[in-house]
Amino acid sequence: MKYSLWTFAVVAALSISSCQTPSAVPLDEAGIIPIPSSIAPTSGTFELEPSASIQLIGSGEDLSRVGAFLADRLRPATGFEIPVSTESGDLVLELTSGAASEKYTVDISSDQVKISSTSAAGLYYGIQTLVKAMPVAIENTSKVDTDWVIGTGIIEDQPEFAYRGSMLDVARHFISVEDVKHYIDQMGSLKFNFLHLHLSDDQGWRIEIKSWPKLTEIGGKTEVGGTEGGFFSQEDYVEIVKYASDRFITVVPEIDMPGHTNAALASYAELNPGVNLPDGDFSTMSEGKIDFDILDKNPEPAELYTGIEVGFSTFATNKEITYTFVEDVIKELVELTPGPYIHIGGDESHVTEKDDYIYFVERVQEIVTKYGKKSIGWDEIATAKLAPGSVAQFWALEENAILAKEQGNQILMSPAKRAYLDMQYDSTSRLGLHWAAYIELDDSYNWDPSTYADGINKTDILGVEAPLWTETIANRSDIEYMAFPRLAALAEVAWSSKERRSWDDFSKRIAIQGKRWDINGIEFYRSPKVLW
Ligand code: TNX
Repeated sequence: MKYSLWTFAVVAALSISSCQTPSAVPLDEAGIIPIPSSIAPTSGTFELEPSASIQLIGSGEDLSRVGAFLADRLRPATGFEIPVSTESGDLVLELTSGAASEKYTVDISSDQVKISSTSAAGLYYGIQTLVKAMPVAIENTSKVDTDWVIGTGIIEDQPEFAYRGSMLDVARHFISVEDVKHYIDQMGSLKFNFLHLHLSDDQGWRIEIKSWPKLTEIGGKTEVGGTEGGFFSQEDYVEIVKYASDRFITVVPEIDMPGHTNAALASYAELNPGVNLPDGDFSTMSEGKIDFDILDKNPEPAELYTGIEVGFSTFATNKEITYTFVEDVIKELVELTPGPYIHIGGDESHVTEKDDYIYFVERVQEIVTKYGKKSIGWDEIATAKLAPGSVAQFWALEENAILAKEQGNQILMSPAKRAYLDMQYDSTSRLGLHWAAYIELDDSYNWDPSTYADGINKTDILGVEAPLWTETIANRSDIEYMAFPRLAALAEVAWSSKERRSWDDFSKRIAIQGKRWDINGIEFYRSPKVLW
């Protein structure tokens, strides 16, 4: 009885204050992924009211676009109007002066949220952080009646690596434009900035090339398992590039060569090595050097292939027609690709002679350079002379990464044992391969790109990329099961510093992210390592 008056007063005070502003989850417990460089929570609450508006400070098309993006992100679940203008507002996006960088600040006080950066990309990342600081109900696509509260405080953030990528293999199983866009949305929310499209392989050619139409007419028809393939028209590709670019994601198109080329070899007989007369004048050769019976100027096209084993195909690296072809393809791709990179593949060319392989990779890099782009290739390309600015994508062999480094070239880190999204989680996973490893969520999280490979240090590394190969993956549901939650772990490996990362903390934040994915309808893998 003695305390009852006091208790009553406390309860009354609490309920009055909660009537005014419902309390929010503190900023550092909201579940932001990737973890920002610093979060300094304060004890207040910001509430997004029905009258909320967005104020833009600065100028430029990109600023208006991120303003519209924020409004569009908040409108469906809140049901608020959220006008965007240069008039004073509750949500401020400020483009500050200075050299453009991806660094941003989110400053949340009880009456205003201000996101500032020297670039529109930075503002976009700030928006993604803000959305993840809001109640998970913000993910709904129709109006929810709830208090849209955010804990106050200051978040400062910037990425660890400049290149944060994911790859979709649209060759083994074709992936529709719609599904690629859906994946891009998730990439954007995790602050990825490069989408690598693996556009050709033994089992399919997926990009329309106007000067070589049979690539898609024939080579685009198939996919793994014998189901019907498909391809992106140039318009489709441009649409993907634009959709990605609106989310500050740069597309890197890959034509895998000289191996992994069966679909092209099935489309055009002349690209096949066959058993051919070498180019040039060989009239002085003695008959004894060549068995004229097996000479074949017009090799047969390869058969279309829908299996999984690879390593059996190669372009004819000694024929000029091959380089005419490669140049035509690269020229058309470059016209559609604003980003700086063309990926030239180069992996597992097991039936190309070593010298031929080196000659081919060097010539193809020259073509890419001629059209003003830089080459990326799987780590094997470092066995050739690398052009300045070419990037070796480390997936298998450390010695290749070292060769790239020794040539003064940078490395993109995609170690198959950690970064491959097509590896099974464990032996019971319903999809996936396991030639490299079983990769549980904590395995994809617990590694450090800067110390992963002996002799490869932070300054040698351009960034991190998570490839999703699709031999076993046929539709959106399969993509989601393999990519999520691991893509979020790899986003944090690529964005956040080693000092800020901790599995214990991530495992709590990913559980909150899981609630968001449930609302989004994303069929992620419920790793037993997490209390969902
Ligand atoms: C190896 S990684 C490949 C791909 C396969 C993948 C399956 C790389 C450069 N080559 O062709 O799809 O393994 O995990």
